Amino acid sequence: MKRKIVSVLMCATMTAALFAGCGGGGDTQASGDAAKTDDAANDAADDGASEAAGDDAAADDGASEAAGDDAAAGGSDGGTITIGFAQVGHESDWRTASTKSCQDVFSAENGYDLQFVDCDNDSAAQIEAVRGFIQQAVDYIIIDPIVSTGWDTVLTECEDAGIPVIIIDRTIDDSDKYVSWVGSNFKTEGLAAGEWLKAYAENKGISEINALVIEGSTGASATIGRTEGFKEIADANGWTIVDSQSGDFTEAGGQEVMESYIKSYEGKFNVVICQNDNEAFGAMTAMKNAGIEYGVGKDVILVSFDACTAGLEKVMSGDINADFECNPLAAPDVEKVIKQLQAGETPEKEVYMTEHWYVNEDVLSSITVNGEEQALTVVTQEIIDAQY
Ligand code: GZL
Repeated sequence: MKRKIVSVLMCATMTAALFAGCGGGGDTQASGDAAKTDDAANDAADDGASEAAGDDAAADDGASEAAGDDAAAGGSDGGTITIGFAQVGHESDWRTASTKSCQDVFSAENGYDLQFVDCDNDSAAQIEAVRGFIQQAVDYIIIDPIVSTGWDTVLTECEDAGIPVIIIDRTIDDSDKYVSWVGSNFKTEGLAAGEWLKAYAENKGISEINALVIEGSTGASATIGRTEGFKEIADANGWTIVDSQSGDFTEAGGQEVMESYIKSYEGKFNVVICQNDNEAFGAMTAMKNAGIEYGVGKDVILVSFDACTAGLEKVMSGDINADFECNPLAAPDVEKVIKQLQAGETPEKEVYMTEHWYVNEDVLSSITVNGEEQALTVVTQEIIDAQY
């Protein structure tokens, strides 16, 4: 645990007040309020306070020294590296895989103490969870930002505390006060879905596209990018986007939005774009209940994103025509960033994940996205067995 020099007793008082609503201390799920803390975390604050009272004079030097030694701090003596991880929530199969990836890599056996907070899709709780990590004086903070704005203040607090921040998956648009971001290009995913649909429609002799979009969580960069990318191709080809509403990346949300769409637009759409697999599962239930046929060779083309195992099973069965992968397994790349920092090296600011575009039929071998040819992969059982 990084030894932190806090400057005045007053800070200790603030720390105690903050602890009333900050995250930290093992696995925690944030409620509507900020995540609850445990005694261990409060003890750490008390230790910090008593040390601060004793070391006031050295505080400024100590703080600058701690900041200057950032690269060597945390586990430099071969000890445990403490990581605070503020995760979006638990809304989808993708999220489950993302959480497991971090818990598998940042395990006690591998020399880490992972303080995990499930922020339950609550942006305010996520900010408080990060503040809780600062109070705990963790060595590193990992954030998967629920939304892409509202981050600069708390990232400045992390910077002032000398704690390096690594962003995974979704992006932050209003601050660059983090060491690295590890994730996917969401606009490229949206463009790929559009380019595939264009080539597929041409191959199948479908001249008119009337698409319904079930968006992900409002304000999430994954939603913004996928929506933007697909719309760019739709506009370029004169397609109609009949409606576009958020299903919040959940199965229940996908079903609810699709049921509403069927009431309003039955018979007026031939494509449904779901911005993750769980929404697609919900949309399938709604269409099945309404007697609407979807998938390969059916009335409605169904497109999804994420390509989780269950999603790929639906691609292989023909229920989903195409599934654009978003790789959740960022933790190994995050660990590389941490190891570079431990060694005093400078990591890349952006690290992109490897992804595939999965389809049911082999009628197309590739598509061209942003001028670059990209292969299409027909789903097999072997691929499913190896998926996250
Ligand atoms: C995308 C990720 C999204 C997934 C959803 O990188 O943030 O959030 O597409 C998840 O499944 O809920």
